[in-house]
Amino acid sequence: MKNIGLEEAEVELPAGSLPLILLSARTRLATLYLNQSNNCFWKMSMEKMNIQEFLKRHLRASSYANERSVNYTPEELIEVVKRAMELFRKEPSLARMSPPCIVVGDIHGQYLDLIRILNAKNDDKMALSSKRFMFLGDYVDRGRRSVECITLMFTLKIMYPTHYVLLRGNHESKAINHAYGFKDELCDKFGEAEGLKVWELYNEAFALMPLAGIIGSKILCMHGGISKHLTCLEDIEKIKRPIMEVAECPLAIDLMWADPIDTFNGGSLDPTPRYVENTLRGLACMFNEAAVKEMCLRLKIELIVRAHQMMEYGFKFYAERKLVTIFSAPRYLNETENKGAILKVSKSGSVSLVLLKPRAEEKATAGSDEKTKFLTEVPNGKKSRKLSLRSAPRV
Ligand SMILES: [Mn+2]
Repeated sequence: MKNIGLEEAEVELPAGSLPLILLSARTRLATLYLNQSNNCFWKMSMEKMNIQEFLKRHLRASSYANERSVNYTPEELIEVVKRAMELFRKEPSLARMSPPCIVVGDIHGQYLDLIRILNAKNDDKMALSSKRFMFLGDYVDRGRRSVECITLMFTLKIMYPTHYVLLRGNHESKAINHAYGFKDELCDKFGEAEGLKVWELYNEAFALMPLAGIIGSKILCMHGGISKHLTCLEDIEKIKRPIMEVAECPLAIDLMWADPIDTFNGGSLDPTPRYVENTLRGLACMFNEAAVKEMCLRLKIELIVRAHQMMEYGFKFYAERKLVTIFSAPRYLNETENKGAILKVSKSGSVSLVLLKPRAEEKATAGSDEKTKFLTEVPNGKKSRKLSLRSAPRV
């Protein structure tokens, strides 16, 4: 990675037709894949359910309003989760991916924004099925469609196991997602008894998800941040899963929960690497800029990419661009006008950021005032422009 260029593109959701075009490309590729390998993982699952048809249902939903959900039976969700679990078991705790690929931050149940991200099309020639994505976790909770988001991700994992790395975020824990929406969504869909059963199974899958990822040996990715328990990359590889109780693994806690110390509190002036108590979260650590720089040198990496904190512009650099936070849920909670951001890593390892504006067609679910506000926003269509680092928004 020579230098970190900053490219900003604002991607709008195409009006309904694109997901179907992508679907036909994907179907063709999937057929090819099936012919090439008799042991293709999802062929086995096809015997029980039609995974392609299942995926198609998810993409059709993108032409509806955000309120529209995908209809599921508990049995098909159980099938999908079990298939995903078999794949997570085979993956190391430190997942590996080669560039080019796209890194995605928090989704938080914003299903149509997830569809936009999967269609992010600066590199349109590549079919969706041949792109590689590394997701940094927090698929569930907060937004209205946690079940659709995590189920679509698991489905893509099953169909294209090496092309979708799904890291674990702090919301992929029972202790959190019983209280912030995911459990309630499942109980609303299936009733209390069945809903809880499915919820338990999803959490068994979460306990198996990898905790960090490395792209081309130079970019380290995780949901939360770095840790004083991280002395070398093997420390992550050695983490045993499943981890049902995150509290039992100090390194996993920091990878899933840690935050950088706010630079405005003198963090950038302090030359000594520090890991202090995380007063924002009540668990895990906060680390300073010197800790990030020291970590990059020690692990021989050039960039740390993490998520976990909402950013007004979708991203924020830290420690002289040795760390970047990306947050991929625009208009988070329908409360703020934040942009979303995803990070593209080119084949040569250079990185660029793609920003997502809040969707204009978003329907407010509360109060008519909010509704008026959203309806007055009209996007000026697709546009793409390059910015120098000097003119990047100061965040
Ligand atoms: Mn988080």
